Amino acid sequence: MQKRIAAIHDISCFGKCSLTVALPIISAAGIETTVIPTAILSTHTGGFKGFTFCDLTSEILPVANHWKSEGISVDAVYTGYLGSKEQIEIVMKTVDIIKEKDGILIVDPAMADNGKLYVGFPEDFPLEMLNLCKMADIIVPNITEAAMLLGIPYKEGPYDKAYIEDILIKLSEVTNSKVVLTGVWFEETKLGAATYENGKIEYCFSERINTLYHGTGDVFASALVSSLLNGKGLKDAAQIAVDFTCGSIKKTQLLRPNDKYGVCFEAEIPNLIKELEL
Ligand code: PXL
Repeated sequence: MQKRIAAIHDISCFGKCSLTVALPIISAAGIETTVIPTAILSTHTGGFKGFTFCDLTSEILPVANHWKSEGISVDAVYTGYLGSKEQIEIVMKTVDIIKEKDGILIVDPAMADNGKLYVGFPEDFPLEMLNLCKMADIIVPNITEAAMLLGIPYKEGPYDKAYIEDILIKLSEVTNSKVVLTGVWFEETKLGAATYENGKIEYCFSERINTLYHGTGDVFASALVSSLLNGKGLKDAAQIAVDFTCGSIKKTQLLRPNDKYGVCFEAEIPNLIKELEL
């Protein structure tokens, strides 16, 4: 049976991230990808001025309830950028309506990066996001988001193992979920993710490219979800996602030095398919 997922994110019409990244990547990995758009923006909020924002909060539960009335349910739910605290609460209800009993919830608490909340979020936004993380089977924060969820100071890399491992253990205790922490690096040349499940910490690295590209968190989480739903274990899925993200950044570097336009993940999709043995 083909697996079916619901991706619940915004549509940023320009600047590859959220649904314009999740939909192509997860579909290419052979998973039926249904969507619940949470908002439509002209661009993402990271560096563009004057973007439009059409809130779709009032559509979310009606979509879920219609699916229910049609007997439609999903094997997994993958949430990302959510536009308001109210929307998080509604998404929690939505998960209960559409997800199969033994389905999984993967939450990317997409709300912050480089020590700062994204434009427009109130300071207490992480507290509400923590409630959604508590429902999740797997959470996929970057280090800024992890620090905010825990209410501990954000540090810049290179990191020491004690800081990373403390975050993993505390987050898993607080949320009772498995953790994939992104943006981990201990030395100049390597960057990747750390995973934590059943009391075990593992690391997955690739080359560290010291420039900022927007949307890499969504590219990573979408590849992770694709790998998990194709039967990979957490560590293998994280390694595949690290390699896919790094490969996408390298392809982008050939075209653009660094920017807010997102990464060229499209050209890297054949490598993802190969890794997934599809
Ligand atoms: O990539 C995360 C993201 C998703 N959606 C919107 C964003 C961002 C990050 O800034 O602004 C609208």
